[in-house]
Amino acid sequence: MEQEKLFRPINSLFDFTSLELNPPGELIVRNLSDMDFMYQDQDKVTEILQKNDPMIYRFYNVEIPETAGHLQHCISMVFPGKIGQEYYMTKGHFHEIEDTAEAYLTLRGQGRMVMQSTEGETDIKEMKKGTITYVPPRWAHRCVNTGNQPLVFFAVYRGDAGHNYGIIEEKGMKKIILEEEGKPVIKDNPRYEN
Ligand code: M6P
Ligand code: ZN
Repeated sequence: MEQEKLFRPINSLFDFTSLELNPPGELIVRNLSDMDFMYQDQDKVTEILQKNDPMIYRFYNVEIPETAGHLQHCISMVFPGKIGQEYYMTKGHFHEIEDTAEAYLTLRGQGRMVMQSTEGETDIKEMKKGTITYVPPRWAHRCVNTGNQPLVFFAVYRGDAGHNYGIIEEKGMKKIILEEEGKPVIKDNPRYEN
């Protein structure tokens, strides 16, 4: 069998001051308009979007072949802020290949990883500098910034895992994280339909 062309090692450097990765790889930015339907307070979304379109998060994907033997990895940051009472967060996704996991090392900031299994169970873990969060196969995952500085984390997953947003774009996740009296609280998503 013909051998795949040898892939050369890569070093990337994250700058904790500028919050940039060098080389940047593929930079993906998500503004509120990319995920407006995911927040609960649709009136608030409309009000904000009439004035501007805030950046909610961005991530730097190191460019790696999307094949099983490789490990995709990226640096992501969710900016601080809220839409009404709901904290800024990532869209969240299952993996296209459901049986693939992901590990997250938080580098900076405060947050929660909201996970939901294909069977509908929820698990929520704290994210803060130094936490290593393991997302097992068949758990959707979303990161929520509950602090007042960027939530920055490194994530690594199987090269061909892929992203499946479909179910979350249609239904959202069962649990949402809101701010009440200055603190994050877990609530049932009123818009989630079984
Ligand atoms: C993490 C990883 C990426 C993911 C990114 C943004 O860095 O899990 O694979 O793309 O967060 O999250 P989402 O794709 O849900 O918008
Ligand atoms: Zn993932």
